[in-house]
Amino acid sequence: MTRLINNDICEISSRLNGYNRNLQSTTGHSLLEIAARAYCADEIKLTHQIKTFSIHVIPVTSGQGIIKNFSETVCNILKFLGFKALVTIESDTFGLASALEKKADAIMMADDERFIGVNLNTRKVTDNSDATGRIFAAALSLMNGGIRDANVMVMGCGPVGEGAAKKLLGLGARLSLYDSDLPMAYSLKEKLTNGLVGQSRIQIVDDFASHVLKCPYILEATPSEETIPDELISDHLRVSAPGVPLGISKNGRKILKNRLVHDKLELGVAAMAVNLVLN
Ligand code: 2YC
Repeated sequence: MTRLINNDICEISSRLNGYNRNLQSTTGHSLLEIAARAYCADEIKLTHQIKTFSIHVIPVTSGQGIIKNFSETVCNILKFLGFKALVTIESDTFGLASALEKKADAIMMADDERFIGVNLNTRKVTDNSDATGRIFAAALSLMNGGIRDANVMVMGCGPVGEGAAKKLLGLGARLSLYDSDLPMAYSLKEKLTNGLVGQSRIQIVDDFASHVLKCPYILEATPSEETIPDELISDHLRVSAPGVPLGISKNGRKILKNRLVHDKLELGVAAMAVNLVLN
């Protein structure tokens, strides 16, 4: 899991309106609408539930410690979506105690290993990796009005790729799983087809370059830069990239234009928050 730095997130809060407009033009839907689609939720009902749902974001000092602006940025994304959100004054245990004492509906907190949300009423836990994979898969589908029977390459078969793959299968896509560590791809296929019909809908790809030209969609969930070389970016390729850093060069982004969805925190936080509200 890539640990964000302040430079990755310091401008998010001030740019949320512009970001949302850009998302609307790329996918045809807003941040909240995409999050609702990620969890098959009714957006109108969700909007009402969100208004009275309080989420306390707790800074965590363990490990490498606080990331400047991290909790504040998470909180601002939640407020942008309409939640009652705040960052606890105290960090760690004090912060958790205050959220419980003030009867928050949910908390969000992240150490170096995991970023979770917990609904304090239902005890539901939402994990950033799974939620991020899921919502970026929903965004990829919305970019093209659905991906039933389309061939999608999932690059990176870790927790984010797994969350995306599950959602993509649920949307009817055919998956080509790729990971630079090939056993990871086989392990993910095993998980996805364990008891699930769908063996025929999932293949393993070991030669990315020769296969990408047959895939009109890529879900890029690796922590590496330039995983998709410019020369492999065709006119019809669409990419949804939860991977941090972005695996596409500056020139590659110019070629893709609005056929690319990528951010470092917004979509994942929106997915976590919507998942917490739902029963
Ligand atoms: O400021 C704080 O409370 C820090 N303990 C936060 C550490 C977050 C570490 N994780 C990341 O930087 C990201 C997550 C947002 C998702 C994957 N990596």
